[in-house]
Amino acid sequence: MHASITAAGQAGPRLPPVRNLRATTTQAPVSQTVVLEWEAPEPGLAMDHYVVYGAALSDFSPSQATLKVRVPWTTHLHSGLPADGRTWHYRVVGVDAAGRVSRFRGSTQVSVTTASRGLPRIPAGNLVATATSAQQPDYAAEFVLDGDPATFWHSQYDPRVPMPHALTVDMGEVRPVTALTYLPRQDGEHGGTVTAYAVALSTDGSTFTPATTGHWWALDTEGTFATWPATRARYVRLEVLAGYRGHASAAEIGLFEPPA
Ligand SMILES: [Ca+2]
Repeated sequence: MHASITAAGQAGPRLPPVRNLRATTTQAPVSQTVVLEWEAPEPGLAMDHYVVYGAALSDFSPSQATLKVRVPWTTHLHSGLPADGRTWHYRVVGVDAAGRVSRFRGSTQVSVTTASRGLPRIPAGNLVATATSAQQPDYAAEFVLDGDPATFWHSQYDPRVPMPHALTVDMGEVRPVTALTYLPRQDGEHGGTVTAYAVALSTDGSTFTPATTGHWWALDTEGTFATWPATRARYVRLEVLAGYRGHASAAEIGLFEPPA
């Protein structure tokens, strides 16, 4: 049954929306968990499972990109979210034993903002981003700092510029920096989502010292992060060693200081 239900948009009989959807967060210095709870569309109605949808954009639709999980119970812990002060939006639909799906439209949408407690965020207003390659003008580097998850930087694809690519953020002054958050593009596509990266730091913009390396998931839409021992620097360079379909992209980049 599960395989036949790919999204809540399928035709067929409809149940009323799930009831009393609510969201809370648990807080940790780097990673946070959103706790979602809800109730069946009708008291006592036997349900087969629920489908949890979530997005960084408030105006979102049920799709594979926004589908977070299918669960047979009425709670979900959405864990591993970066503690970057971002607001997440959720809806839940239910599917009963007969395959009837509860309505998405008209259902309650809850929003919850993660805290950035423990790691002070460096104000984006002080930051300037440049990239070794950008598809101008729609996907310029500056879009990683505009606070809008709907806009993003994308390496030049017309004509295509081959990997590797790098995005450098100038903080305007030498200061301690210890973490970076990365929000992938939020338009349902994954081209350029970073899968292998290195972070390098510099005080002068010419000599860079490696800080950390790692891997992220190609189909991630939730955002992730990288941390390293606190270091004084002015320039933080995200080196994209591999990206989905051989491109590089990012919707938002955040930088964080060590705790005071
Ligand atoms: Ca953006």
